[in-house]
Amino acid sequence: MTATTHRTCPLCEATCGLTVTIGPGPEGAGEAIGVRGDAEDPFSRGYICPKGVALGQLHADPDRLRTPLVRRGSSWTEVGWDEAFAEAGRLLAPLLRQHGADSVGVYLGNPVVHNLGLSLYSRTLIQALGTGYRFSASTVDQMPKQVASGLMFGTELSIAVPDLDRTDYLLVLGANPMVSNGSLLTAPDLPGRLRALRRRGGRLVVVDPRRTRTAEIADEYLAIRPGTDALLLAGIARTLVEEGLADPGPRVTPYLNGLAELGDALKPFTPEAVAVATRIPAGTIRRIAGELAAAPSAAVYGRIGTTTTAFGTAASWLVDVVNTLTGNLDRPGGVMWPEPAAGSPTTTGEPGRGRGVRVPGSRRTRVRGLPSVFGEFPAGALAEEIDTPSAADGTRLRGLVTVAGNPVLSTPNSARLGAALASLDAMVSVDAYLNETTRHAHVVLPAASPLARSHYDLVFASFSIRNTAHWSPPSVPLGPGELDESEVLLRLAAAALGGSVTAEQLDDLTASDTARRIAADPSSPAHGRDPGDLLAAVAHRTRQERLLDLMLRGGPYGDGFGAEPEGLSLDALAAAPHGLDLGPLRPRLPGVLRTPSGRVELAPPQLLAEAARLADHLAELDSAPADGLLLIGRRQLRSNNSWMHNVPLLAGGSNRCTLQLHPQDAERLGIDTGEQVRVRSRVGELHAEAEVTDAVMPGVVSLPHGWGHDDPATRLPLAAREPGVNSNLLTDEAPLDVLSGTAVLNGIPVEVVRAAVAAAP
Ligand SMILES: Nc1nc2c(c(=O)[nH]1)N[C@H]1C(S)=C(S)[C@@H](COP(=O)(O)OP(=O)(O)OC[C@H]3O[C@@H](n4cnc5c(=O)[nH]c(N)nc54)[C@H](O)[C@@H]3O)O[C@H]1N2
Ligand SMILES: Nc1nc2c(c(=O)[nH]1)N[C@H]1C(S)=C(S)[C@@H](COP(=O)(O)OP(=O)(O)OC[C@H]3O[C@@H](n4cnc5c(=O)[nH]c(N)nc54)[C@H](O)[C@@H]3O)O[C@H]1N2
Ligand code: SF4
Ligand SMILES: [Mo]
Repeated sequence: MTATTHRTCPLCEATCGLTVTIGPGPEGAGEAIGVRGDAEDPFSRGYICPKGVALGQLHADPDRLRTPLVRRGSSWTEVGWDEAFAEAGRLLAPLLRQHGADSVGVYLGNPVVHNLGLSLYSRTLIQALGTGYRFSASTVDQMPKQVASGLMFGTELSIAVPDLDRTDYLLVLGANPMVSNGSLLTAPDLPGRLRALRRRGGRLVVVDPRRTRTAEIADEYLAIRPGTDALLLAGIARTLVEEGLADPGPRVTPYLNGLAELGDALKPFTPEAVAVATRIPAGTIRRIAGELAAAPSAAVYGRIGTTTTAFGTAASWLVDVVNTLTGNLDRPGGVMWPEPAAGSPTTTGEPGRGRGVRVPGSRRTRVRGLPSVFGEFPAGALAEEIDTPSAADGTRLRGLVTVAGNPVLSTPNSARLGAALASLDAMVSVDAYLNETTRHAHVVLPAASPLARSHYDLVFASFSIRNTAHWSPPSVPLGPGELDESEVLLRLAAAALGGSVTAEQLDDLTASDTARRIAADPSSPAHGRDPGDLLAAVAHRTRQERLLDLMLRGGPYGDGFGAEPEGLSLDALAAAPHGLDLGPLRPRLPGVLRTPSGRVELAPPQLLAEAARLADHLAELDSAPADGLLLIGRRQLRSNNSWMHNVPLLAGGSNRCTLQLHPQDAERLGIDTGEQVRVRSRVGELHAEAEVTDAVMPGVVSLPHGWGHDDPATRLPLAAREPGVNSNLLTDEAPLDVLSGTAVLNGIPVEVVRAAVAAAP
């Protein structure tokens, strides 16, 4: 008997539809799982990448954890769930009691947002712990875009997304969607969609220090000195203003604040001045500005290479400044706001006006006094908050809960973090593997197979180039002894509270909060209803499905619990196994805004201050002597940050953890391809194999992140066969994009020498 189900791939932001078949394995050897693209998915139309195919192997991976583990010294014991939660409670509850809620931190990793149960119940866990020490992968990733969008449009999820399928001109900075499949740009089959843009006569321009696969298929590739995109964008924006090309258009102009202040702030950034710093000629900057203004529609898009720099927030702001000045804000083919079916901050509350965002946040870290951002602290400050007790009273982080995160490979100066984790009084990890981070935990709570959970993309609906809704039921039942992660987080929260509440009670609280929010929301079709009635309508459901049904029914397309009988509900989605297409993005100004002014803020004071800081930086760069080498990262097709190297389909092969450097630099340093080199930065050093290639520009070296699987205390035997090196041994936790607390992971000053030379006496 073979069973077939359809589900959305949870591995990256592209949200491809998959067809999963489960049949008997060869000669009764368990089950055989096949994964292929779902040709009937209206959004992905059968597209799949190697990672999606590998989900079957991930499910079957014998090294994936299936039983809770408790560590005593260096030895692990498999225990039952009751004992694991009891142990977690024994470790965490006394810390919370004796040292206060802020003695225990939480780190949420990237897969949290790809997992419905984790994204909904991690909030419950944090509230139960009561801690202000919340960290996540957002501050090694997209936080600058959230801060800039929050200040301009009113919420941290007010991110304007390129209307990819309709644009005539796409300017990509610091993103490699041919490999990454897109980020803050949810669109299955980005390679196909980029080719389609060119086929319909559109133009693709890529700005990157490395000639990536995306650059290779582009009409034009511009090599840029790392860390200088904000300057380039400021130069483009200034050109638009000075040459009279700035025209936001009659529909958008009435909703703009700050145009004059913006013009003043841009004055220092002449194309000539920024050309020196960026290495992009002034004439090219003027031409690109003119092309963007003249194109029937155009979208500027920046990602990791723009956000994980010291001017990440400034660059993210200037991306949308250029989009606005060229008349491309909120119009088809420009950048637009999706309308998520399960709701988002841009679809709730009073349309067109709101509280805006508070940036910087109100709290400060103990050690460096870094501000919070949307309630969390910079991931780059985690290690120091553990290893540096306050002089006054010795307070520090003594406990940590990690959920779906591997910060020891993913965050800057990770050697320091690894050492800090080893000193914790209590560490509990919810994860699929015993890896470089979770090996430090005292209790590891295993994640079930991604095929055994139901799924809905709550978060990526906010970044999607079409409005869609796709709910996936579990494709396989939970394995023997496995627990759904909603259950894991709720029981962990209850244990940390010392058993004073049950998981069930915490879940009911979460559901009644959700119902109350919906009933109080003036935009909801269920506005004004009795929250008790809403809960009664979904009483047949449990856990994340109960919460999701509430959100769908009370959301922008919802059935309003009967008020709009044709509207969406979980039942309606369950009846559409390939997902529902809710249409192309629609203009949403002014209703989408949640700024206090009810306008788009082009020049909020925090961003004007960033522009001033950027102008100072420009003056510094222009007078500084030539750089040494600058390190950047790169992503690889068959990788997923740090965690899928233990799956046969994705291990080894074409994914090579090499240090790429330009032939000119190689010659100067006497380095050949295949040789071992020593790379050193302010914080650390490592050895890597050199790969000489003119894909990187002179002065730039590139090493992928997510490698370094050589820690003997992990259980990743396949990954360990080709371990690579951890590039975050070199990245530095000291410099930050301060407004967003985001780490600088690109443009790290490094010294490279032949290992043989380094070893010589
Ligand atoms: N130098 C450099 N560093 C970078 C980046 C870079 O470009 N350069 N990129 C940054 C970016 S964009 C990101 S998002 C971060 C990622 O940072 P992290 O999220 O900290 O790291 P990941 O490698 O994604 O690790 C995910 C963890 O979740 C576990 N996991 C996977 N699926 C599940 C699940 O369903 N449930 C549970 N409980 N666990 C699961 C995996 O085993 C792994 O331990 O890395 C950042 N680090
Ligand atoms: N195959 C694969 N896909 C993934 C992931 C993965 O690990 N593997 N990770 C997923 C995650 S968590 C994310 S956040 C996304 C990220 O998605 P992307 O941002 O598209 O991915 P990257 O490949 O990191 O692209 C960043 C690019 O920035 C360039 N760059 C570095 N410094 C600079 C600079 O100063 N200026 C400019 N203009 N460019 C610069 C790099 O050379 C690189 O090409 O990918 C997701 N998809
Ligand atoms: S592109 Fe992303 S969502 Fe699509 S199959 Fe690959 S990993 Fe999954
Ligand atoms: Mo990411």
